[in-house]
Amino acid sequence: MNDLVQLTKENGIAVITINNPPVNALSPGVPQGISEALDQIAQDASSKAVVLIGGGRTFIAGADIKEFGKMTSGKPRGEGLLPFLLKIEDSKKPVIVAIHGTAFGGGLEVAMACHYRVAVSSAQVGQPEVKLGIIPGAAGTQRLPRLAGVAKAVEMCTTGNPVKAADALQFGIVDRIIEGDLLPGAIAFAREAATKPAPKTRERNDKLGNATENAPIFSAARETVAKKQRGLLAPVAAIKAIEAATILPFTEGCQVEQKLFTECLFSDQSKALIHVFFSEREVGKIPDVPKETPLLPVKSAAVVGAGTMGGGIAMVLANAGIPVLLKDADQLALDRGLATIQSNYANSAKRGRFTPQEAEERFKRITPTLSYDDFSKADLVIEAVFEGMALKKEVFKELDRVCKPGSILASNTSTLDIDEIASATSRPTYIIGTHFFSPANVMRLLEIVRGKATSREVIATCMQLSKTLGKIGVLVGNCRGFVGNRMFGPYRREAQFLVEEGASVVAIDKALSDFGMALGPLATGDLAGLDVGWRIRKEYRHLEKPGIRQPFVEDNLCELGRFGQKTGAGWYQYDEQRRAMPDPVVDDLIRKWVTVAGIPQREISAAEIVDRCLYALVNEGARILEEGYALRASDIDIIYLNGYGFPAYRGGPMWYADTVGLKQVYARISEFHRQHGEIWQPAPLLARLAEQGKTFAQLGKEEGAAV
Ligand code: 3H9
Repeated sequence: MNDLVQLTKENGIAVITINNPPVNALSPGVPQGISEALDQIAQDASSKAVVLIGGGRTFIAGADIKEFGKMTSGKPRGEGLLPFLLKIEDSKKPVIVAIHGTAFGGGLEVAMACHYRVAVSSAQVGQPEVKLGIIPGAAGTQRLPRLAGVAKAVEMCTTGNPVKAADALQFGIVDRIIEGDLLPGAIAFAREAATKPAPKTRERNDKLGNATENAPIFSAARETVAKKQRGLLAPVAAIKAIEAATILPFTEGCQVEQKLFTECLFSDQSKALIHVFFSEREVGKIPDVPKETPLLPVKSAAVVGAGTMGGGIAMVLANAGIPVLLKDADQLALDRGLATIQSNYANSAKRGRFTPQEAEERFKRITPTLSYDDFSKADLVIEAVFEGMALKKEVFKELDRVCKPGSILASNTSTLDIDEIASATSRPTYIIGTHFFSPANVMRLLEIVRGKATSREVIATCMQLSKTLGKIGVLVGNCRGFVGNRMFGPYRREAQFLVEEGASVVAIDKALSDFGMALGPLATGDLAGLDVGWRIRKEYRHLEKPGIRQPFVEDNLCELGRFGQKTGAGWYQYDEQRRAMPDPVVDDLIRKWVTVAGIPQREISAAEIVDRCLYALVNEGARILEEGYALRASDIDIIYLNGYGFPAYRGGPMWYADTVGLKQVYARISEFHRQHGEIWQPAPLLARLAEQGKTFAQLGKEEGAAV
C-alpha cells in the first residue's frame, strides 16, 4: 500500500482510509492503494467486512481534475477506473462506504460500486461532471439509475447539482444516515452487513423501468437541456448514456458511457470548463496579499443610495446576515427603494428560495435612514449614488467625516477613478472599489478595485467579504471602466458600428446569442439602461480623441427618451412583461441617421458580427493585461463569465482567443485595423504572443502581473 491509503482493523472489520488532501481526489495511487488493501483483506480470515472512509474533511470529491489535462495532451489513459470498481463490487466481503463531506463524481461512482453506503446527515453526493463538460466516466450513468431510478439519475447527471444525505437516503443512493460519529456508526453497520449476502448494484434492474415509462423522462430532459443548458454537449451525452443503461446490459452500457465520456473529455467545451474550475480557485490568489493578511471585522454595514444598485447591495449584505443602514437623501427615493426590496424578498419567498419568515428577517436587517447619524457604527460603507465624480467626492468627504477610523469606505462606481474619489478623504488606504453587477442580489461577480493607496488588509477583507456574500471577487486595477466595463465599451461599440454599417439590431443580437452569450449586446444595453452609458459618455466626452469614429445611434435613442426596458423602449420595444419585440421605428430611424452620416450600407455575415464584437473584447483584454490592470488572463475570463453572460463552455474571452489561436485572432484584428483604422490597433501583447506562438494562459504562468 502507499501513503495515500491506510488499512487498519477494528473488531473484525477492516477499515480502509483514504488520505489524499485536500479533497481525497482519486489521484494516481489512490485506486491502487484501495485495491491492494482489498487484496490484503481478502487474505485475512478475521476481517468480516470492510469500511471505506475518507480522512480529513471529505470522502472522495471525484477524479483528480488535474489528470484530465494530462490525458488530453497525450498521457495514456490506462485501463481507467472500471476494473477497479468491478473488483470492489466483486469483493467476497461486503464493502461499506462511510460518507462525510462530498462524494462527488468518481467518489460517488466508487461508493455505488460498494455494497452499502452510509453517510452523516451533512454529507452530499453528486455527479457534477457536466459542470466540467464531461459525463461520469466510471459507470456512474449505469449504476446511478439502478440505485436512484432513471428520473433522479437523469436529473443528477444533467444538472450536476448535489443531493443532500436525506434525499440520497430517500432515493436509495444511501442506505442509512449515521447520527453521531461516522466511523463507529459505519463499523456497526458493517457488522450487521457481514452476516448477509452483499448486493451488487450492477446486478440490480428493479429501478430501470421500461421503455414506456422512460421515454417521457428522456424527452422532457432533452427539452430542459435544450432550454437551460443551450449549446452544452455533456448534458445531452449524459442522457444518452443513461438511456443506454435502460436498454443494454451493464457491460455494454459502460462501453457506451466510455465512448461518450472520451468524446466529451476531448471537446473544447470540457477544456474550457476545466479552465473555469481552476480559474475560479486561482482568482483569490493575490501575489502581494498573502493568505495570512489580517482581516478587518465587517459586522455592520451601510449603503448610500437606495436606487437599484444600492437596494440590491443592501439585500446582498442582509442576506449574509450583516445588518445594514440604507441611506438616501430623498424620502421618496428611500421609500421606493425599500418597497422594491420588500417586493424582491416577497417574490423570492413566493418562488421558494427561502421561507416568508426568512425573507422577513432579511428585510428587517435593512434600516432605512435619511441621515448619516448612525454611520459611525458601520465597519463598511458602500456608496452607490449616481455615476458622477463631483457627487461621489461630496459623499466620500462626508463619509470621511462621520465614519469611525478603520471603517472601509467603498464605492460601487462602475467606471470612475478610485484614487480621485479617495482624494476627497483623509484615509485613502481605506478606500476601495466594490463594483457589483446588476441585479446585485443575483449576479455573482464583484470587481474589487484597488486604488494606489488601498491597504492589503482592506483588499484581503473585501476578497473575503465577497465569499461571505456568495460572490466571486476579482481584484482589478484602477483604470477607466476597470476590467469588465473597459472591455465592454469596445464590444458594444462594435455592435453599434455594425448597426450603422447595415446589420439589423436583431441580426447582431442573434449572432452573439448563437455564439452562446446569455443576451446580445444591444438587448443587454436595454436591460442595463442605455442612459447609464450615455451619462458616462457625456462626462468623458472631453477625453475622446478628435477624429476617432464614435457610435451615435444609442445616444440618439437616449435623446428620444428610449432608455431601454425601464422606459418600455430602447433598441427594442417592450411589452408589460418586458418581452422584447423588434421595433420598425428604430430601424427607420437608424437608416435615416446613417444616410445623413453618409455611412455606406452592406450585407454583414453572422461570422463578422461575432469576430468584430469578440475580438474587440479580446484586444482590449490584452491591453488590460499588459498594463497590469488584471492579474491574469483567467481573471478576465472569470469576470466575463460571471458578470457579462459569456458562455462558460467557451472559457471566457481570453481562453476563447487561445482556443481560436492567437495568430489567427491577431491576423483578423490586423485586417479590421486596415479596414476601420486606429481603434483596431492590435494590442502589442497580442502581437507578441501571436508571433511567439503562445497563449494568454501561458502568459499568466510565466510572467505574473501586478494589479
Ligand atoms: C470525475 O470525478 C470524473 C469521474 O466520472 C471519473 C472519470 C474516470 N481534483 O473548491 P475548493 C482542489 S470529475 C483536483 O477551494 P471547497 C481545488 O482545486 C470530478 N483538485 O474547496 C482546490 O485547490 P487549491 C468530479 C481538486 O471546500 C482545493 O482542492 N468532482 C478537486 O470550497 C480545495 O477546493 C468534482 O467536480 C478535484 N476533483 O469545495 C468536484 N476538487 O487549494 C470538484 C477540488 O490549490 N470539487 N480540488 O486552489 C468541488 O466541487 C469542490 O472543490 C469541493 C470542495 C466541494 C469538493
